[in-house]
Amino acid sequence: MKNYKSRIITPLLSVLCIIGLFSFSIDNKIKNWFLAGSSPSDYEIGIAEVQGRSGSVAYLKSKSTKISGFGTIMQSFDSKKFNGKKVKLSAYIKSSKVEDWAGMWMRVDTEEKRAVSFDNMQDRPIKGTTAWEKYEIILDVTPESYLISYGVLLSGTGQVFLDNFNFEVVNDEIEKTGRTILDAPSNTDFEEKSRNGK
Ligand SMILES: [Ca+2]
Repeated sequence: MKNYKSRIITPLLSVLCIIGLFSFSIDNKIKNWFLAGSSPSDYEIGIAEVQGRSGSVAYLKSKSTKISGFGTIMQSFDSKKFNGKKVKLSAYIKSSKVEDWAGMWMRVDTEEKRAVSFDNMQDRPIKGTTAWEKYEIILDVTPESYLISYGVLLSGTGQVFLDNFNFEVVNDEIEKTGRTILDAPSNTDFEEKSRNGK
């Protein structure tokens, strides 16, 4: 158990540092989940029962009236089971008065703390007040992956509710979401076409 924990916690701390300006606070409010971000002290996480979902859901909520950073509810786990596969993460999210933007995110790192895949829905943000909706992220978990981190982030004030995260392996033909983190310079002469022809 001790080894398993140190295998997860040590790289996790490094991952958070790499994300940049990323501090975190571990509390016991939600089993195996914690609050992180650029200004976690401006946010709180908790469990609620709300209309539209049965049972418990989690929330991430601003507790300051003016926030210049973001908070996230997150979790990390050993990627082994998914290494070498394309993975779809889905979850149900509902938002309330999100001033700036919110998004589900997923990040895959190697043991050397190099990010190989990342998407935070910045290109399709959740804003304002929205009903429960299922959101998806599709990323490659490369064979050398070590840790998968994921959660929901909230930039600025507001509240997001989240429930039923699910990971599933999908067909390799399905297009990825988010941006690809290159391991070398690529298409430097602009002669390669992107997959959608643009
Ligand atoms: Ca639930």
